[in-house]
Amino acid sequence: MTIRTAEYLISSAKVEQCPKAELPEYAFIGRSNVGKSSLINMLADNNKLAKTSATPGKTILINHFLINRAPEGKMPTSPADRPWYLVDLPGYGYAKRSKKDQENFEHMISSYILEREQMTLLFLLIDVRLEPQKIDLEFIEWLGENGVPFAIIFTKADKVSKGRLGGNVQHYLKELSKQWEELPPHFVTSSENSMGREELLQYIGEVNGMVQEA
Ligand SMILES: Nc1nc2c(ncn2[C@@H]2O[C@H](COP(=O)(O)OP(=O)(O)OP(=O)(O)O)[C@@H](O)[C@H]2O)c(=O)[nH]1
Ligand SMILES: [Mg+2]
Repeated sequence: MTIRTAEYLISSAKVEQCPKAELPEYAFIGRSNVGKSSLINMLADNNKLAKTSATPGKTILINHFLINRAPEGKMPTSPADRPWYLVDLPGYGYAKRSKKDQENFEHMISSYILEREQMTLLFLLIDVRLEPQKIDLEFIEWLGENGVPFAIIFTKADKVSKGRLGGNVQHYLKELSKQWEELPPHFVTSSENSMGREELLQYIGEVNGMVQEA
């Protein structure tokens, strides 16, 4: 999968305001500051596309980005050239938010995930430096209960030594296997040095091919 074009489309406070087009759609979720917006920029190879910040709580709306716009409105015949969406979501679990804000964000995120029929797959981002966090494990359980298709992306791989990287990933997957018979697909990435970019884009390309043929 090659990204030819990537552009910001719209920010929505509610799922009803999201684009109506039925294109394959991939959304990024995870704790505030885990690196969702940075990963979108890394995939698109454009650091100005999604707004990032060292302070958690930056993304506050559902942001749609159109990837591989159809030339002059014509739908390309090859599935690999067809347009699709990337969606940047606000993070969860930012302790400094007021309780009311926290509830509003949780509602925005959960209604997007449960009601957005176009959502093909959710990518759940996990900071590879950290021990498995309760909030993420509970979120994963909630995804399972609701039958939401998801894959895991470990982020910030450049922040740990090569030696620790594999061990941390295996440790996390082992924790998950206590809950799950079959583990979801997983990817190890860094937005700093683009690690995992090709693997992720190839996977999205494969899923796009499957949904477009269906
Ligand atoms: N070293 C390193 N830093 C990263 C990586 N990904 C993100 N960061 C940094 O982590 C911070 C948060 O990144 P964002 O992409 O804004 O995180 P987010 O998940 O979108 O955060 P919210 O929108 O607040 O939920 C920024 O300072 C980024 O530069 C990475 O792969 N490696
Ligand atoms: Mg963000």
